[in-house]
Amino acid sequence: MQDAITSVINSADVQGRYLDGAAMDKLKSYFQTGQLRVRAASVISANAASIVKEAVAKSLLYSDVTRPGGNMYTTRRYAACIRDLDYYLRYSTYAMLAGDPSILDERVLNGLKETYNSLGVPVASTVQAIQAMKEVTASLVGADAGKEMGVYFDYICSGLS
Ligand SMILES: CCC1=C(C)/C(=C/C2=NC(=C\c3[nH]c(/C=C4\NC(=O)[C@H](C)[C@H]4CC)c(C)c3CCC(=O)O)/C(CCC(=O)O)=C2C)NC1=O
Repeated sequence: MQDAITSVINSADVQGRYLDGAAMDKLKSYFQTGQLRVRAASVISANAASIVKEAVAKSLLYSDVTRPGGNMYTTRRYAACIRDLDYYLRYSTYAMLAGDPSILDERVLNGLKETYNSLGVPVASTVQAIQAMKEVTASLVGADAGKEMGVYFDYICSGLS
């Protein structure tokens, strides 16, 4: 896993250089948003279950996936879906704190598309639910932190598509 600091330093190190102006600017903006990230992470962790629940209500609840024959039908599969959304929320929060998406590649996206395809989990509905979580989260943490979280929700969506 990388974060905004190690990623800037690693790329200077491979060139054997000190950080240039652009690298310093990246660090500066990361440090300046530190408070915002920590505050957003604590709001999200205190509300994680209700964020997931509301996102499901907005996106999946009355759709075909929850009806007989749908991938979320049966309690076991419904619960698996909720659990997956909770993973996406938690790992997006980690990535937002780190200011870097590498943890999503390593812990979430690695092999996920293949798993979903082999189990018939519909990617389009999953993306809809993640987009709904993005909206619900932004409404809780505010526009700036919401935008930052949105980067990582979107990263998962493009990794799945
Ligand atoms: C931390 C990283 C991590 C991820 C991301 C993860 C995902 C993940 N989701 C799975 C299943 C599943 N995922 C879903 C999800 C959904 N079905 C829908 O229709 C909805 C659109 C959607 C929810 C948004 C469902 C229903 C299953 C069970 C499918 C089945 O067993 O038939 C499985 C197969 C094994 C299992 O059932 O536990 C994995 C590995 N596991 C991990 O360890």
